[in-house]
Amino acid sequence: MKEAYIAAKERWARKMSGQAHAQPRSENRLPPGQRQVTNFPVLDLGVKPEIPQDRWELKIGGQVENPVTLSWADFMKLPQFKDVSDFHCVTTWSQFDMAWEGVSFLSLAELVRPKPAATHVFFKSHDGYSTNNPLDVMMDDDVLIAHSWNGAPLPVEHGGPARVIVPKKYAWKGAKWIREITFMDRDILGFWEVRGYSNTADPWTDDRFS
Ligand SMILES: Nc1nc2c(c(=O)[nH]1)N[C@H]1C(S)=C(S)[C@@H](COP(=O)(O)O)O[C@H]1N2
Ligand SMILES: [Mo]
Repeated sequence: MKEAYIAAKERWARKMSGQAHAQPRSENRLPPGQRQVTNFPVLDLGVKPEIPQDRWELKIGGQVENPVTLSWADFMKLPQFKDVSDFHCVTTWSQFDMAWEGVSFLSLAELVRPKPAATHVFFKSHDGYSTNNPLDVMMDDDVLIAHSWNGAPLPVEHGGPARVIVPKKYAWKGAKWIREITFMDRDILGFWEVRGYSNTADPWTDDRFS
């Protein structure tokens, strides 16, 4: 975990400084069982909560030294991060080259300082959704809380004001309409994970269901 974290942080620092060169994209970008789409389908639980920015808050706590509750202004004052990544939905569509802007998970972790006991992260959303990831999955250079997509504020149906993006996992591991992030000393399962979806959710091994 330590070496992987340092390597991720180095890649992230190059992106932050604008020195990262566009990644040469492999020809094999489509994970097994996926098809490429150019639209952006919407998947939700039948609710699209509308959270005005002046009432938006992001609570970050649990196994951390410095728990915080961020207002929208606090969130936007954090270092802003832009990245391009591919998006894989378990319902078999993938969209390439999604341009995200927001705050890196690495920056949030630096702010709250996870305790050594923290091994997992649990996410809660305004629509009752939840999901979970190991901390080392979150501490990667392409993981962020996004407020913009393709140069414009994230539309409500895609999770605006802000959603989590974890590009190397199926998209259900990224909570839309995020409201709370809890660092945990154990794993607890989120909404789809308790309903038969894989807890590891790796698109490259077709790891869809548990
Ligand atoms: N809060 C919340 N986040 C969510 C979901 C949801 O229903 N509610 N659906 C998940 C699923 S299953 C997928 S595939 C992606 C879809 O994101 P999109 O609607 O922007 O395509 O969001 C994920 N995050
Ligand atoms: Mo999904």
